[in-house]
Amino acid sequence: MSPTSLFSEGNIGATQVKNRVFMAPLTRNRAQADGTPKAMATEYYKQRATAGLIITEATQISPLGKGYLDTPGLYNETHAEAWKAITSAVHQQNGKIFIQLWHVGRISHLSLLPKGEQPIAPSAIRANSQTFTEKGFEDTSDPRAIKSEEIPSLIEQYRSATRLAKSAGFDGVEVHGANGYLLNQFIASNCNKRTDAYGGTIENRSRLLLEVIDAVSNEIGAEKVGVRLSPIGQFNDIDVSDSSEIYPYIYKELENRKLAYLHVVEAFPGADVPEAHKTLIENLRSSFKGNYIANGGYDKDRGQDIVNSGLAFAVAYGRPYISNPDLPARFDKGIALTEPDQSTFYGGNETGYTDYPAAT
Ligand code: 8OZ
Repeated sequence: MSPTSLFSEGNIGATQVKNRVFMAPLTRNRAQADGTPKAMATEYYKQRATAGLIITEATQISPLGKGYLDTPGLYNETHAEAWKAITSAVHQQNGKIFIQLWHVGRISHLSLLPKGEQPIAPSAIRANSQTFTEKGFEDTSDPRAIKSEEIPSLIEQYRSATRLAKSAGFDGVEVHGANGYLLNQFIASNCNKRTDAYGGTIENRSRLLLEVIDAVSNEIGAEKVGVRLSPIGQFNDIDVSDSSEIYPYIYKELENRKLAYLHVVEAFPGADVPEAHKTLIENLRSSFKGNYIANGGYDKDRGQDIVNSGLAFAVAYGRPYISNPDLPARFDKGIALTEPDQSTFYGGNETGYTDYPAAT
């Protein structure tokens, strides 16, 4: 048998993919104010349907889950209808698409939330971080601690978004447990000072993530659920000093659940990874027996190596997909990549969004 390459087809949970060059979730801030994706998003995702799997931009599961200007939602029928056009276009091109379910927790601003609402968080501790509002970058607002008795309805929001994801035609859902948002805030000891069953011990701080995954799996099937984590990510004011204690437990619990995949942010654009963090990522990765998607600064050769070695099922590429809609073909044929224009990453119109041509 020939070794698995970036261009091998395969099955990840219930989903058959045509290659291992996955598209990572990319926040682009081009939805309508009410969270409905615009028509140009259909064209954008359709152009990228040669990816083995598209993981959509982070999508809020409720009004309180929003933390940035013009991000999309999936919590009503209008949202689901607009997403349906996107999944249909991708499926017509023989592509596969999961939606990333997102709750920002404390990474939000009063101006983005319904009147009179405050951001929710494990504890009432403001993030030393900024978010993007109508006025540009602003400090995040003071959050309030979510009450124990509110947690079941929060979990229900994830389940309900998953039901809408099914009706919108998605192949699966990815639970966003990374990058300092709500589920990551529960994991992190500097954000979570709770004294109920959701704070304190490793098991307690992992509980919300796992209960969300179980609720979502119940709705759509574990083989259609992925999860994204960032064990060494300090973005959005996250303390990772006890990651080597908590993440082995989380990886094992995820492995037992036989999910479609675990997707890990192993590095962040522009940040050096200290040796101890590299070792932690590698140790966690080699211990994990399920499907693993590696992400963070991979180029074609490093992607080929990790898939070839069997340490990852696939690699999720982010920025390269912004400016190279036909990334798998460019890798395959050795065509030079186009550099993306950073000034059009977040917000705006078709420019820097749907106007990067395919080279093939
Ligand atoms: C960039 C800008 C805003 C949000 C993440 C959802 O880091 C994001 C995000 C990225 O996961």
